[in-house]
Amino acid sequence: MPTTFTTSKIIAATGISKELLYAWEARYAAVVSTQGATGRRQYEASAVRRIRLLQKLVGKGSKISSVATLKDEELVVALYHQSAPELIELLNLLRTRAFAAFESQVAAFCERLGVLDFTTRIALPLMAEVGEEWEAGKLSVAAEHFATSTLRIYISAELRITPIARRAKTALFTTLSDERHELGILAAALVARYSGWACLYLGPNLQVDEIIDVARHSRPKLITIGLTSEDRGSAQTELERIVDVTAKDAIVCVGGKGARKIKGGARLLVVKSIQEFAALVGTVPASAQ
Ligand code: B12
Repeated sequence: MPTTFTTSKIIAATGISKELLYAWEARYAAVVSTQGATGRRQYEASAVRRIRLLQKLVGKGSKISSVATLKDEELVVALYHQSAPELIELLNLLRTRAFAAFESQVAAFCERLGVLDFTTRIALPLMAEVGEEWEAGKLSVAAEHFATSTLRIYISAELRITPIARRAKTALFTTLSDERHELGILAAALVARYSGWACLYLGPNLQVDEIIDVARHSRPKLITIGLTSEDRGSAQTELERIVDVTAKDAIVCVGGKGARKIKGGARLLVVKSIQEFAALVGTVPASAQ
């Protein structure tokens, strides 16, 4: 039997209010529900992805009346075709399992746009869409793995070859233990490197004690932690421990979906997006002089 979602599950997964959900449904037929055995509304699992796409479009200024009846694929095109036509092209190559062509196009886009622009404007939103389609069962696990590993290779290579000034300050990048989602910190490291920071990229999944140990030895001015998981109850305490035991002039910065639940402090900064992170590393002088 296919999985169905109740109204409260839809609200929990998308953050939409009940009133808006019902209005989008009744007035614009943007989403469809059926009546379950108990008389309650039941939505197909794919409604979550559809609502998220509609939310993004409305957030960018589209009127719900003009996008409500578009198919999911058309919503993706409406969302990205002006700002990043390359994203649609790469997504289509993954959908059709044209893996070799995907990789050559990534190489071509990196060459044409530069890896930083490609990463922030195309690769990150692409992976967010890949994640959504994978979750909705529209994209294979292999396609998701291939996309992740290809982008990791291109971003890491650029991270290694971008020159650093002699007296650059150090920024450290990692995630807490068991947090294996890595693309956010990888992209953040690239952004910092372009702003002149020496990046110590430790990769994901590190125990707090290990992070503290590295921080004591390398004395980074910025410790960047990626947090994707939204139900890690211990994250606040773990991050505060890092703040407490590291040098008083070091800032701990946390970004990613899970970071929304973190309460920031004087030396614990919650960053909402890569763009906000870029502004942060651009403002804090990267040179030690
Ligand atoms: C790829 C992926 C993986 C890969 C990660 C590979 C890698 N090397 O990174 C692998 C296969 C390892 C994986 C494993 C798991 N995953 Co996973 N994964 C995904 C997937 C498909 C895409 C995530 C991704 O990379 N997105 C691309 C990034 C660029 O987008 P983003 O995460 O939205 O981040 C944006 C911002 O938040 C920001 N950002 C992110 N990090 C940072 C960091 C900083 C410093 C800054 C400034 C900004 C920033 O930048 C991005 C662009 O705007 C998502 C599905 C989805 N819809 O997101 C699930 C998802 C994140 N995974 C999930 C889960 C549960 C898991 C697993 C526990 C089991 C499972 N169900 O698969 C395991 C184990 C994870 C673990 N122990 O850490 C859940 C998380 C649920 C939750 N809300 O907590 C998701 C949402 C899927 C789901 N609904 O089940 N996963």
